[in-house]
Amino acid sequence: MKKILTYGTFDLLHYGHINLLQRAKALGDYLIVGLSTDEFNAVKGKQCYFPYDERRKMLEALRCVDLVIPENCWAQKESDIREFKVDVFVMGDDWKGKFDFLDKHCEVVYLPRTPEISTTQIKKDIVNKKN
Ligand code: C2G
Repeated sequence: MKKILTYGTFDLLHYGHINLLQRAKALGDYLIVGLSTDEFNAVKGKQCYFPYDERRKMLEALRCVDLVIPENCWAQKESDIREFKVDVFVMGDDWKGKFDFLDKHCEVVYLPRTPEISTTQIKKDIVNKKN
């Protein structure tokens, strides 16, 4: 069984996230998502609309996601890769190069981001529509 691992905040889940998750799953048979906890998002400087449990529920409802684990810090990736015997680590290419150091443990793949959509953009559009 080829296991894939990716990480993210996945707030206000949108089709850019779904595109990434579906393409990641297509690289193997089992997709694990490390979901940023609310505490780790504070470290990342991200203010989430949905708390961790709601974001987790939405990801777990997706057919392409097999397991959701908490992402508590930047440094857990190597131990996660070892613990879950991950074959491929996947991230959107806004992270290109940032995780190459993981290639001693598994394949590292950066997938093109879906252009024009982001959680930040959604929030901005909602504010603008109100005004
Ligand atoms: N993504 C994408 N296209 C978009 C928006 C996001 O492909 N239009 C991808 C990102 O590249 C990332 C994943 O969807 O691979 C999740 O995006 P975020 O929730 O913004 O995650 P991020 O804040 O980048 O956290 O340790 C890694 C971090 O937890 C990644």
